[in-house]
Amino acid sequence: MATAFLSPKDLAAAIGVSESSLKRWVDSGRLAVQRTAGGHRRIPLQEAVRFVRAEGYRVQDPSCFGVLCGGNKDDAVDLDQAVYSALLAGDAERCCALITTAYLAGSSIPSLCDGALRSAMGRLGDLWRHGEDGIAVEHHATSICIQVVEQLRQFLSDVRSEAPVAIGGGTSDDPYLVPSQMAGVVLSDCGYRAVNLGPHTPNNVLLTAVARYRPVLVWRSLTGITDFDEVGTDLRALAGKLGDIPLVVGGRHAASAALSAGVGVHVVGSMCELAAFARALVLRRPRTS
Ligand code: B12
Repeated sequence: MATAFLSPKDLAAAIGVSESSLKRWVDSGRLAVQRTAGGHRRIPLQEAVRFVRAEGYRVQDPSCFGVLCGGNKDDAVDLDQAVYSALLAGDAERCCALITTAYLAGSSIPSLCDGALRSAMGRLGDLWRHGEDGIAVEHHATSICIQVVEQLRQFLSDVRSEAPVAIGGGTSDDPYLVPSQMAGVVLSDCGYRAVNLGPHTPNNVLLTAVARYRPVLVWRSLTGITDFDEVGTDLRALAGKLGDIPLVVGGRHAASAALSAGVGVHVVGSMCELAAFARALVLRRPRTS
């Protein structure tokens, strides 16, 4: 697990600069710190991550960010291939290290979801045809993917108490865990308080949560559906109940289901598109204070 704070010495070692340079940057305000009771500088993890990404430092040793070594130390590593191999081998630590190192080097959360993680899961998907071994690998890869995406979440700044809320999940017959979880973390990265209800969430349950949390955006994840007309009817009913709250749908079968639903649904094809939609929505909202 990552620590909540880094010492200047650890961060300096991680990015290959001297401790005295790092302390100078702290004192000039380039890097925000908290002080211990004894007056020592302590850098909050999220601030260290912000600094490294904003200033483009190459992380030589990601271990102080809570990531075990074995990550993307070699600039030439093919991230998609490396993540695929790590998932196939069931190597959660390496997968976390690869993705976290890419994030620290400046890749965005939506692009990592749409890129290396989606590509690796897609390639693994062909294995289900190969019998029970393939299915076991898919289940394990799913659980690793969830760990990786959760690891990214801890680098995000704390959500403001007045942050807009977004709620979502999969439809009743959708068992897929990763897409909805990714949507939640991507929306957190966009400054939302995201509530992921997960797979198998029927409309009535979702609407109960809507009444409770008053979201400004609702998402539906549509991967494992078979009856497009039924899901389309459900989506239309949901959009009707949501009124002005936008209903965003994504996933393998989103476009077909939305077509069947008719009006009132925003189809997005990727996590990058979701982030763009969510950011634009916040900008359009009137300020409440
Ligand atoms: C893991 C997996 C499983 C696991 C699921 C475990 C779990 N609890 O999550 C298990 C083993 C249960 C499973 C079962 C089955 N699976 Co399966 N599975 C997969 C696999 C390998 C990965 C799915 C995944 O998590 N992908 C990661 C996500 C992030 O990627 P993505 O879905 O492409 O999503 C991206 C975009 O579409 C978008 N997006 C997706 N959802 C959303 C939602 C929102 C709101 C937004 C904004 C964006 C968005 O952003 C994502 C990132 O870019 C896929 C392969 C694949 N290509 O995805 C097959 C796959 C989906 N499965 C498939 C099949 C056939 C099945 C089974 C029918 C197998 C069987 N014979 O039983 C069953 C059906 C289960 C059901 N009830 O629907 C096929 C579907 C083919 C089709 N025509 O639809 C696939 C494509 C494999 C293949 N190549 O054939 N599966």
